[in-house]
Amino acid sequence: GAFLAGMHKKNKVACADCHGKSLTVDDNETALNKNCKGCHGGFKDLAAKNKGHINPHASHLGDTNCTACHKGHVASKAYCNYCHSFAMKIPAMGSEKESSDKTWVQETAREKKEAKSARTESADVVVIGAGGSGYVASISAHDAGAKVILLEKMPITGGNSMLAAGGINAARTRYQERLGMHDDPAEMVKETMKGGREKNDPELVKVLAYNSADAVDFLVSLGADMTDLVRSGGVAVDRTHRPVGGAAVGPHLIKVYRDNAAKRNLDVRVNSEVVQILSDGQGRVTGVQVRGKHSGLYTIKAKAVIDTAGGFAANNELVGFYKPQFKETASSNQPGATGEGVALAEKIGAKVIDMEQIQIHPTMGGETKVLISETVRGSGAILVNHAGKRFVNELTTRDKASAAILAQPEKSAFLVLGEEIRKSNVQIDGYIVLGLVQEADSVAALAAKMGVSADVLAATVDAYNKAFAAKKDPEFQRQDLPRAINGPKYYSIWVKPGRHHTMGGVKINTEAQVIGKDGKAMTGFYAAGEVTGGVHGWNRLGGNAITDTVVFGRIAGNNAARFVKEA
Ligand code: MEZ
Repeated sequence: GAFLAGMHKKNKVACADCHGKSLTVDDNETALNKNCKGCHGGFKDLAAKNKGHINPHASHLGDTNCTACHKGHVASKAYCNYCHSFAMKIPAMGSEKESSDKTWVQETAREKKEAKSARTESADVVVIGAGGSGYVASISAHDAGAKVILLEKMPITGGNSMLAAGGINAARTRYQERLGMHDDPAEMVKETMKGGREKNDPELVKVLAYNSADAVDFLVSLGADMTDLVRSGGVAVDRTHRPVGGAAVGPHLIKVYRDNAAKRNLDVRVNSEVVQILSDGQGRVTGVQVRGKHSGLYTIKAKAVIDTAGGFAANNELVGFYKPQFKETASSNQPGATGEGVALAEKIGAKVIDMEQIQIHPTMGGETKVLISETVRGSGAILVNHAGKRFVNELTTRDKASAAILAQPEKSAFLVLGEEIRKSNVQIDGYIVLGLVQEADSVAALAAKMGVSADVLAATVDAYNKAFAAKKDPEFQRQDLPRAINGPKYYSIWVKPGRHHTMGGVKINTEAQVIGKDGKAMTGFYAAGEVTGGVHGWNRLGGNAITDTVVFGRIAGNNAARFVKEA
């Protein structure tokens, strides 16, 4: 027939050449992918061969399964286009319309197999969701001696962490000290609480802050680079750690995690959706039921389960249910951020909190789903409105910055920056490649491209540069003034607020144990990351999500492994 299988058949490729002799396909599609790469080359080869404008083989998603995009027996689809809208032609793809209309949920429904297998496996610890928290929890539990299975419903691992642009907040690290910066975890606690409108669980915030420097050391011990520092909104020091040159933190960390998982021979399964957490009905978990894309329904018995399934900012219906005014707004999230991890936990008695607290990030690129990182402002960019004027302290907390943009008649704004700022943050070059940046040789020429008055924009930039020189911003009291806006080139990015993070979720204690509706810790049940509520209160600070994944991922992994040993 049609699709890739038919194309291969036409070229005299036999079924077994792709599938292997047994023709069975495991949920990781291991043999298939090995055979694709054997004939066509790996991602590096393909990226080098096809030097296009946008090359999906060189994307931030890293070395993933070929079958995430290329399908043998249904229409292929570029995974990138769940978030982007590249005019990308891949062999045997569905129509452009079909590609852009379908959500992840609709798409996978076609491929799902119903219950068949009665297989039962066992593990010490099952981890649900292979984003940042899931990887950290799995690596930690494994290193503490547990047999771990890490399950991911999507065809690729990484979760929202994979898309994280900013960095990891950590106080009093060796990198800050090396640069002569003074920071204090007590300040991180204060600012995180203030940013969260004092609605955070203060005990969780203390754990976050006082373990943050250790979290950075842990990442470095795995092979990560966290040497560069930048400031995030609502913070008085440069506390956000990221790779050199200001590269996005997420793809870097997920590569580090994937490499570490492979080195440990960790059992990581993609296309494997947890449909039920099993419990004895008395608050003790006993395992999970999984639906594998190819293997159907099966059971994993486990003494401990860690829920790291992420948030729900990509789930339009759920967002609409909790915050009707945010329905249909763009989301910066990966398509799998649909909230099942919260529902699964709630079903077996977990307490769920703050679900209506949904963060709107101030700067998504125009009409796209591309997040323009807060680090662009942290590097010195200003926000101007359609009249060409600044209207807010650019590094205030996200709730306030978003509200200020939404208060503009156009409900959008522009980031404006100069050459030195662009050079300090390599991510801006990525936005240029994506066509999101306007550039000009003068402020007046940039104003013309933005459709704002040249005189007003020139006065705005001039006043800001004076504030930079004086290290004092009389207009908006911006504390960080890292760089002036200078030529030779000037840049602007049209931005709108969009859904970014769900602060609510499963309630946990400082040991990352899930709390039941009766207020008691459930037995053998842990959670970490965006699936939980309480750490960030009603507004998360930029850079604190990665800290959350590492700090609580480690606690969950270590405690689950210890519980298994003692149980
Ligand atoms: O923590 C975040 O969400 C973050 C720093 C995002 C960003 O703007 O880069």
